[in-house]
Amino acid sequence: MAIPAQLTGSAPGRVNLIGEHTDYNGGFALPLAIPARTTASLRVRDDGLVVAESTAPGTEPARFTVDSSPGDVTGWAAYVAGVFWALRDAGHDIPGADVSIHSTVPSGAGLSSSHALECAVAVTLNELHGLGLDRTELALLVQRAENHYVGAPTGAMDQMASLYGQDGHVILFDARAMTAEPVPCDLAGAGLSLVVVDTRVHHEHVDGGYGARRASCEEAAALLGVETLREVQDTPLAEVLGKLDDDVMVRRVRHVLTENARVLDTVALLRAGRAGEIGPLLTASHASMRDDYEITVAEIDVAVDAALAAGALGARMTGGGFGGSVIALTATADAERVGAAVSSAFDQHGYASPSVFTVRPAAGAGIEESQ
Ligand code: GAF
Repeated sequence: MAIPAQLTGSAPGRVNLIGEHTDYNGGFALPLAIPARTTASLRVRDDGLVVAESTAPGTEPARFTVDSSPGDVTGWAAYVAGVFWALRDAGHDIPGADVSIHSTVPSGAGLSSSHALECAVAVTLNELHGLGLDRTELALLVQRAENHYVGAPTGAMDQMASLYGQDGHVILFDARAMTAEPVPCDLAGAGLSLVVVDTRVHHEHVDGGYGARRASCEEAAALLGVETLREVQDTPLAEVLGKLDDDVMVRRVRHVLTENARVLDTVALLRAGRAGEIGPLLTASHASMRDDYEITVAEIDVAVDAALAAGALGARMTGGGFGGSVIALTATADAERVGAAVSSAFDQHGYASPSVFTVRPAAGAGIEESQ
């Protein structure tokens, strides 16, 4: 079969239902792909250049050589350059391309717009050049682009969600095994809605807070004599924490280990058809992020409290933290009221109006049909 010279692919953003800052600790997370997507249209060039443009406001077109190195391209186009770099660094001698990006994933909202862009480019290059990489290989390449080209020390959860997402399912990501298992999650059928509140407090994981949390976990694992905190998941929590002296480290580790357990408890409830009962686990996850992992900010906590006060079944920050979005699980009949209550609380606090919308589990990355 002839390989086409141009192709369009797309990849979704994600919401993480539960399981935060567990991925780089070899743990569990339970994200879902959301309907908002990023589309990448690629046309092969034969002059060794990548010429990239985006319809996102404030982005300038970028032009760089296909063999650029980390640091050469910055800003939004680093996400494109990083994927070319990671593929070529892995030995795939791909040529340059014209790259056009269009996205409906809000940027800086903690919904993984950067990974949606990277996954859209990666999945399209994979198909365009017949590279034959599977989705896990693509996720790891995108993670390398993010870690080494963009400079954000993130795990692989967002890429796995974007690449393995499935309509009507959340994805149980086991970061140690690098597996992604779809778990049925028919929220609408259960009379439930998942409300997203983008607080508009923007965050970047190249900033220090994310890396500091990761470093603290890695130091704890080293002190415990294990490769990742996952290795002590089945040891009684008090025993693990008793081996650590530093109070901050104790709280960081407690978050990670209790969060892994909450993910598995959530999966058990979903599999038992009891989605309406996962709310308290979501809310407990938030308390753990706020008090033990210390990655929430005032606007995020106000959104969670207002959602719960208005009758949400559970609410938590989603994503890496220090801003971004909150999710609230509600009875469908209550979704609008909960969203309005959060907006009104923001108004009372003098915060900028949040963006409120609902999401459902949607399809993962793919090549656009009719090409
Ligand atoms: C960000 C990262 F990209 C993920 O890898 C993950 O660590 C998440 O923060 C926190 O759960 O989205």
